[in-house]
Amino acid sequence: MNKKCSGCGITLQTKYKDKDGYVDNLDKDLCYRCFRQKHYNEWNKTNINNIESILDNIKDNDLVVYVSSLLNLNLEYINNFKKVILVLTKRDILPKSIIDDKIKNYIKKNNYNLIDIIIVSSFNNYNIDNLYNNLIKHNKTNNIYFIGNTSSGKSTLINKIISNYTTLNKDITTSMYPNTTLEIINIKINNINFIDTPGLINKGSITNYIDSKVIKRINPKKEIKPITYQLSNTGTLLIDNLVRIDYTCNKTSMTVYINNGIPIKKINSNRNDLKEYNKKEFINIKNEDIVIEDLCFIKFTNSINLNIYTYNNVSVTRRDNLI
Ligand SMILES: Nc1nc2c(ncn2[C@@H]2O[C@H](COP(=O)(O)OP(=O)(O)O)[C@@H](O)[C@H]2O)c(=O)[nH]1
Ligand SMILES: [Mg+2]
Repeated sequence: MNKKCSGCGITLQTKYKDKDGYVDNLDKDLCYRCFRQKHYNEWNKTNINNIESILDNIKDNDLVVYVSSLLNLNLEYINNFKKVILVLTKRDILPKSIIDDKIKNYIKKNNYNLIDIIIVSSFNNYNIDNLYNNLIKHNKTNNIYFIGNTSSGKSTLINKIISNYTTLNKDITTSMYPNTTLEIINIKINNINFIDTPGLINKGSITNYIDSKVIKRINPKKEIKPITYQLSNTGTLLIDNLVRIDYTCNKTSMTVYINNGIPIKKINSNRNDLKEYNKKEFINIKNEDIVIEDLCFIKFTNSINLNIYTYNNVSVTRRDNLI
């Protein structure tokens, strides 16, 4: 049998140094790419994505843990699965003052067919026991698939489960960059297969369009301190040279949930900064958030019209206020 990389799941090979799965010697467990990622935090892009063939293997009775980061709450593909426990990760980045039940009720309004919603933080070990017990309880087929967008925190969560409930010496590669996990990785715990998967294709993530330094800068590692602005009339805001927001309103507050320290500045609307980017128009945003995938969400209260400029293909969407 071909040996797989224990970090990303790719089949190991010794022939092509510039291709995925390279090792100089098949005794090694980590491919060159995972080794560099792990020890030097170095990012090597890859375009592999085998998610479709993986999804085909999931049977209706297999338990699916659908993982979404609380920064995005992107549940685009959730209806493709029959037995789903929704896990909202990275609880540590949202302010403690927010009540978990409020977030759960928000999700419930959409009437997804879910066994349960569990809010966790792999970093803080928050609610991991509760999640694990629920997985054991609802498991029927001994296959539990972890599915979700790339960088939602699937591999980190499985590593947490490994370290909490097993004596295995295994560590799946995790990173803030897209496409870290390349193939399925099967971890057997008490006869149950915990199956990590590459992320779902997520063209809307801003991480596809910015370099690794910027990805690092925008990736929240601890509690976000939201910043509130009072807006009136018209004006322009720049978020870190990534997003331009032109607004027209009477009077409203705007609260930005973004990694701490990212500069947000008001500029003269006549300036042309970032106008070469793709424009999206939003009319009458009211008690709604704007979500810019993998960058931030912005809460508005009173009515406002927005023109938002950012890279082509970055997902910019509106939703009812989460908070
Ligand atoms: N703040 C925070 N970051 C997390 C948490 N879990 C994962 N991350 C980060 O999210 C990024 C993506 O994690 P990873 O597990 O590789 O995501 P995957 O692509 O879904 O497997 C990494 O930078 C992780 O450190 C968490 O509970 N809290
Ligand atoms: Mg992964």
